[in-house]
Amino acid sequence: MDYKHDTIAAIATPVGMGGIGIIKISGNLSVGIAQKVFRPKHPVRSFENFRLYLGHIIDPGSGLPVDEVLISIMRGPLSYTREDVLEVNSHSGHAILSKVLHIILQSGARLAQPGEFTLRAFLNGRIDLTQAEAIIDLINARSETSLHAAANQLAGGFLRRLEEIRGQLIEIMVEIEASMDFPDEQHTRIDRQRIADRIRTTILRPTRELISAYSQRKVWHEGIAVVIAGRVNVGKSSILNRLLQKERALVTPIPGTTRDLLECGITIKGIPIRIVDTAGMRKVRGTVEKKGLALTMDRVRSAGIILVVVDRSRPLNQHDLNALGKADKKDVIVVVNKIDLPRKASEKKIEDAFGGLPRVYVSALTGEGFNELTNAIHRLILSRANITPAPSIIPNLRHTVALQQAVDCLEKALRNIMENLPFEIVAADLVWARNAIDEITGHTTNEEVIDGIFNRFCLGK
Ligand SMILES: Nc1nc2c(ncn2[C@@H]2O[C@H](COP(=O)(O)OP(=O)(O)OP(=O)(O)O)[C@@H](O)[C@H]2O)c(=O)[nH]1
Ligand SMILES: [Mg+2]
Repeated sequence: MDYKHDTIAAIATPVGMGGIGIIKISGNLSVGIAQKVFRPKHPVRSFENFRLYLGHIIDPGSGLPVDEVLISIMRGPLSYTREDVLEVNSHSGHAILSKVLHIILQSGARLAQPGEFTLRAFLNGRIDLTQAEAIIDLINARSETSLHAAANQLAGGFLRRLEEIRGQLIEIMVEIEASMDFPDEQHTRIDRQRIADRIRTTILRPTRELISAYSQRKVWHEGIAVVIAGRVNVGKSSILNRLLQKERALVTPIPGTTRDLLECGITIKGIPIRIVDTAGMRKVRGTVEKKGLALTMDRVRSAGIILVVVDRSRPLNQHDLNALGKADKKDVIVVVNKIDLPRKASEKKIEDAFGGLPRVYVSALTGEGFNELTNAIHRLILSRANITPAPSIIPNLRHTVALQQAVDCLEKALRNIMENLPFEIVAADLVWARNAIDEITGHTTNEEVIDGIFNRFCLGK
């Protein structure tokens, strides 16, 4: 994407039936376009910044009003892009928004590419790359926590952390440079051990901390799949409904009711979860059921967490054990269901079959035990991925690759320092480390990477 000084326009809201739709225009022509296509209800001599004006968009061809709208002008640099921005709030709906956009395009703007408004904000220095990426995260956030982390990143939280690390790096680089320039002077002679310690504590350690937060990204941004598996009729679909707090899956007393996978989203203590109901295990009858079972087994294999459900009101059998299948034991919670009914499976039998696995007792009918169940799911997720309850910075893959590059360069610098190599070599290592960090913020990022980031935006952002 080349930055051009032309004026761009796009529909900024999802097109469809809705209350209002917003068209955004950015560039030198914005104010002129407003004067051309907008007829205010009350005469306006010149548009003030950040004020809403009521009036009509006029079709220049026919001179007829197209829609009653509210417009606002935000002159650069006090705008999203730092350019002059015009926003038109029209009624929503595909036809009306397209018509208004068409009129604006005829008046000198061109259609914006996806992400181009934000690209301009970046190129005009209003935000750095981490903030631009935060906008994508913000739009896609699926949990309170990922929203919080994205908002913090947008507010510059990640940028500031990187600048702290970079500042420390620059200080050390300056010190090393000074000793290279005046190698004979007593006061610039460098204590190698001290420099190495400083690199370790003020640069390496915080960089590694950022890298380790990446492992949490998948959890907070994409969520975890929790698959409910077990023999037929044990109450899997009832448990799904309870967790969702609505009747989503079909429940009947007939064994083999669920034949297909059913996937629904909830959050447990801020963590986005995809709960998957599956077909029950039994001696397979017919091809439909065979397929259902094959899907179940696939899903169990790829699950994050598996709830193996057993029905305590009936004796256990081989199919209860089959539900465990090839699941990794550390991903399993055993859910003993129907505790409201008289027991037919003894505690000893259950212990023999599932001993050593976390176990929760519930009744999907009465709701008993479901607090314990969600707690157990939460605990298992936290323990598995070293998840901290509410991380404020969650780097993405691109950041993590660059941070790892910085770590590699820093480790090399440390080795070279301790092996008494000339400081010219150490200085070069540190320059590479700095470049890696600068790639994250966009100081030195190459164009392809930048295009890759902005291509992920939606139109009008
Ligand atoms: N008393 C009692 N009945 C339950 C409980 N949970 C489920 N049931 C009943 O058990 C029967 C089977 O429940 P489902 O939720 O359809 O069981 P499922 O495991 O999804 O069954 P399939 O899809 O056939 O494998 C239904 O009649 C439910 O009402 C419970 O905790 N207590
Ligand atoms: Mg079912």
